[in-house]
Amino acid sequence: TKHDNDNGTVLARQEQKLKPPPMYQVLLLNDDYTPMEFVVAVIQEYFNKDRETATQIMLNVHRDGKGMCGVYPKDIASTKVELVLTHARKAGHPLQCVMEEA
Ligand code: NFA
Repeated sequence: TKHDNDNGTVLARQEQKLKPPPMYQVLLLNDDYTPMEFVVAVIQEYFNKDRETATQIMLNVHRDGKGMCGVYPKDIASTKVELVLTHARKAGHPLQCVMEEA
């Protein structure tokens, strides 16, 4: 609501505390066929990582079965998943990409 202060200035006061919107992790999943070099390039191009960071993330996915590439608001995470899946499909690779609430 609004209230006047002693200068007569009208200030907005936040009294309804809204939760921040949920954030979403975007994950890559390991498979036996997608080339390591393709995965590194995906992480660089879609998640804005340098080559060294992208290589480390790729190796995490390869070792653990999945790995986190970034955390984003819902619409951005969803768009990244779709762009990565489309890119992988067009290249003939089975790479999977998913999002989950952080
Ligand atoms: N496991 C794949 C290979 O050995 C590499 C890979 C890493 C695939 C991360 C998918 C995700 N060629």
